[in-house]
Amino acid sequence: MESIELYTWGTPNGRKVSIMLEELALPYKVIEINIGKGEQHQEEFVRIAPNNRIPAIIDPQGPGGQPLQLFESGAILIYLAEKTDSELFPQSGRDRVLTLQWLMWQMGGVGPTFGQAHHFLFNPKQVVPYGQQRYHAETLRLYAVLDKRLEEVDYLAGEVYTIADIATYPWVARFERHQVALQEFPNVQRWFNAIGTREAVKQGMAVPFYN
Ligand SMILES: N[C@@H](CCC(=O)N[C@@H](CS)C(=O)NCC(=O)O)C(=O)O
Repeated sequence: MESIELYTWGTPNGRKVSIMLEELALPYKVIEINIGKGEQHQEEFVRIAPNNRIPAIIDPQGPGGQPLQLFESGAILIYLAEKTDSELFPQSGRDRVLTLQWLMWQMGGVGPTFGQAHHFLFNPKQVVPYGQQRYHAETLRLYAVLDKRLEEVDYLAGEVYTIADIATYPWVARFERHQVALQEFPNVQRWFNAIGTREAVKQGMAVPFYN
């Protein structure tokens, strides 16, 4: 099987995809896009990812055997699961719908909010108290939602580990940057520790380097 090209950097959205590729044991080649140096705006990358953001993939053996370029981490997770018939995106029933629900929650809530919390709280270029308070409060609200869900079930979709967990884990791994004390959310902490023991997660979190 030809390797999938993964365009990525050492950030939560990039790591969702490297964890997924590791979980599926698919061969892949990493192409680093240094977003600190603005490489996401280079013409060659924008032809692959017109939204100027990592991650993106090129699958030489996409649908119909034709190459496929894909951006948006949630879409990439769904695509890779369906390509391989993986139960990481359950194929029917309640687990499938709940996986989608929590994946959308991550994509629409956790990612954008934690990202803004990092912007305002972690080595900010300018201290903006209103922005700090707004995004920190919203981050804490999302942690409370996550903690309540994980009080009821082992994983976001229920009893099975899915792409919803894969999408959320690398963001929670940045808990220090968004100034959250993980011990205040014991169910999140238990889930976080359990997922962190998976070999694929350890490997995926170190792509393209560990930070
Ligand atoms: N919704 C997009 C968000 C991607 C995103 O924001 N990626 C960040 C890194 S985590 C990025 O490329 N940032 C570059 C920039 O802000 O210019 C996805 O999930 O793929």
